[in-house]
Amino acid sequence: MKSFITSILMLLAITACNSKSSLQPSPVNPNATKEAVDLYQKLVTQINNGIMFGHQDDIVYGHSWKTDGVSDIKQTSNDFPAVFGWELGDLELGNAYSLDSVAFTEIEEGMKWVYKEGGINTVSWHVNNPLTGGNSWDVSSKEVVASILPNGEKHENFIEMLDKVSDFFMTLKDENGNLIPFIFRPYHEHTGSWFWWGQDLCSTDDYISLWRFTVNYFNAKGLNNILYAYSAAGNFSSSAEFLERYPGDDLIDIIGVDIYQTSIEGKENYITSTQNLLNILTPIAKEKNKVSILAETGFESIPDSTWWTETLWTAIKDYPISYVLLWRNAHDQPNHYYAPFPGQISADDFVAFKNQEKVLFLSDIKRKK
Ligand code: BMA
Repeated sequence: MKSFITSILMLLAITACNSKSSLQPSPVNPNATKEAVDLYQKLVTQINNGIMFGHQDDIVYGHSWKTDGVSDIKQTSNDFPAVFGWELGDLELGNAYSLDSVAFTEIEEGMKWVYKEGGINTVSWHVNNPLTGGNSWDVSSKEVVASILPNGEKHENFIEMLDKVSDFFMTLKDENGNLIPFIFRPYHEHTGSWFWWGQDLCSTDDYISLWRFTVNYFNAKGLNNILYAYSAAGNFSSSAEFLERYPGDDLIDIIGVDIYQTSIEGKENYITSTQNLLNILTPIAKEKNKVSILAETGFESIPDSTWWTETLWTAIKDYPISYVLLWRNAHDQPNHYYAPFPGQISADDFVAFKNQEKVLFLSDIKRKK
């Protein structure tokens, strides 16, 4: 009898351990909408099928073109990405066009289309500098974050910026009038010092307060359709460094990192650095019950014909990340692109990469639920 009870207790203990280590499919916001819960669940369940492929601004412009609905990825591989990145910079100024010349009405329509098609939307925000009036790369002052927090001299201006963003978020509704769920990834690459919210530009407490103020503000507006992603630049070398400015388990649903390859000779370094970073992220995600992602990556101009199968895939294939997002193909800068287009030297290899069982495009995530 005693051994029977012991066996039962051991079984219970094993079950408890297993369930603790497997991801719980729910966002941290207790008021998350059903649609947000479903999005989170999709991010979690697709990890079992492979890694979803994403591309920034995929359907609003591409290498040397700017027409709604065209896609360099679709033209090259006959499928759309599973994840679509969007950029809000300049929305907070009340402008009609983003800093990358995309009308916010196009972004609204694009995000609605993606959601209807079963894809995933993620939004970045290169927010202008509220203190100096410069852009997000204006690092001339270390007072910016402090100035926009409550009691700061620019707090009211910052509230106006947040209101413009939340007004836009409120337009993102599906055919039934429900808010479309999406991933919001503000204040990114903060472990670097090239944005006004970066490491050397504000204190740890102020960076965390900025995050907490922003999320609480949107929550109070009833924007319970948002999942929040915290993504560092790829310059950290320990979990302590990655978590130094982590805003809190009660705010963050997704953790990620941004890393780029910058030269042909940098191939091995990119592979090992990406693996080292994902080796840090993976246990954190497991312990905290979060989804992990490669939030931004790429090799500008892709001057390597086998980059997709031999570099990117080698770097990420063994990690339980939900998606990898490639940065944008600019329409007005001939060398500023990170995904192929027909005729680009890595286009065939991209198709080979796409055809792998574990690489998931839009049609794959519709098929594999
Ligand atoms: C950067 C570059 C810029 C762009 C910005 C926001 O990485 O691509 O050209 O304006 O992202 O999308």
